[in-house]
Amino acid sequence: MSKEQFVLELEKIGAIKFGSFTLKSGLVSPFYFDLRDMISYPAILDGVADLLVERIKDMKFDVLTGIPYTALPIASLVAAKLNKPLIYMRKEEKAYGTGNNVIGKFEKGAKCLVIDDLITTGASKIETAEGYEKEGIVIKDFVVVIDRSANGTEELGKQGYQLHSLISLEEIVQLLKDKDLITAEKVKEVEEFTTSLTKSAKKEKYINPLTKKLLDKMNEKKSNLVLSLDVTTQTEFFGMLDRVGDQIVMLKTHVDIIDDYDENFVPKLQEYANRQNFLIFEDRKFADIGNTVRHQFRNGVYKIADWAEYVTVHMVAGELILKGLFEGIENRAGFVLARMSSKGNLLNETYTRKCFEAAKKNPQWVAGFIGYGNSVEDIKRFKAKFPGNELLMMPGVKKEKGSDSMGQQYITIEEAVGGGADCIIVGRGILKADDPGMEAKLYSERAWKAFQKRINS
Ligand code: 5BU
Repeated sequence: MSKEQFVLELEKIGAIKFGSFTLKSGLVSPFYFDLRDMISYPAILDGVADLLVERIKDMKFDVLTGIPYTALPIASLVAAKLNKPLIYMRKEEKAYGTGNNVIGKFEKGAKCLVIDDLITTGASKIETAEGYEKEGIVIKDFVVVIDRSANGTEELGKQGYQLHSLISLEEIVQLLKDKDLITAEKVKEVEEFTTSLTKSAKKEKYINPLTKKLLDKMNEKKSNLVLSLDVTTQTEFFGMLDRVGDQIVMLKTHVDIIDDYDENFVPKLQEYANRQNFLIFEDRKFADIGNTVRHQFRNGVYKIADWAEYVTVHMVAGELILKGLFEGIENRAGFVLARMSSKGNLLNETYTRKCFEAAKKNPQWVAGFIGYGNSVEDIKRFKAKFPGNELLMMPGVKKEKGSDSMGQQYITIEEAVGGGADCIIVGRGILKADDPGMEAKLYSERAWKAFQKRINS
């Protein structure tokens, strides 16, 4: 089957449609592609498998996969025709046992070629690659049947992947126009739609005022060190600030761990913040329904909203938590917990993606994300998916890699910042040092140097 015949067959079975379709994102698209039903037409399935074989037969790979569900049967047929082993990833992560998220036989380090039916933004491809990479499989290339994206090649390219496609949207439009299967007017609509997508992909991104405030303070103080001041008395708290306050851009508190908290604590903290020139961030990790977090933030003993400009927010209750927290108050924003540093935490990739989606919809309330990665590469990939100009705040940082006995994991200052952390959040690395003042200076200088190096490269 030729490419042209294949496109005409798809049109006949309704897999390619032109009209007016509302997408998940709310956008109205003049075309709609859905290749799911193709498996019920053996001649078409066989035809596309042959076309894919032709496209990939000279590429170097050890195993082949298809992204479930649509592309998996296609990849099976291609693998059989090429006499290559097939593997695939469970759609749901296994919640127990020793992993085994990949089905099929493969060697660690095997190079895997990924087949998919369509590409729109590239986000799900990147997620797939990360899943495989975690299992020791190397991904470099993706092959899609139809490229309908505005900038998929660039998005995958940024992450070091190469996109190959059988047919582009433009080719389909051209062919159907030549065969008088769509009107010139429709062709124009498609062109306008794709141009507007490309433009919006490149549009200048909004900067949250509290993101900017932190960036300005970092540049003013030449520090991207956030101190996590996890001590339990006011004497220790302010005693430590006397020694380290000048080195930090921001202080992270857990106000509820101060045994002798009283009404003097906040005014004193504010006096230090003014004098030592740092911002205040309460790591409260709000996680309840909007109405409850609104009270937890604004009322009670601590009245956090009165003094903490930044707070941490879990997304487990849904994105309206942001409205509950920040609606109607000025100069406050959240750091959304997109990934955690503790071993065995339950924030998986889908959850992380949902955090990004929530931030994208509510940029006025999100200054950044809390995130962790176990290598420079891992952090880079994570950061590349941020929807806008949010900052990456990273806990789990020490001078040396390691862990504690209660699940905390650490990477080094240079790995964290080199990968993409904008600020490092450090507690015990400084608090437990013989000379916390000197140690804070050292962390601050190393993190700032790594930050300058990354920005300038
Ligand atoms: P440490 O002493 O540097 O391990 O302290 C790290 C701090 O960051 C501590 O206050 C934690 O509550 C906080 N933290 C974290 O370690 N990991 C996370 O994923 C998040 C917060 Br979210």
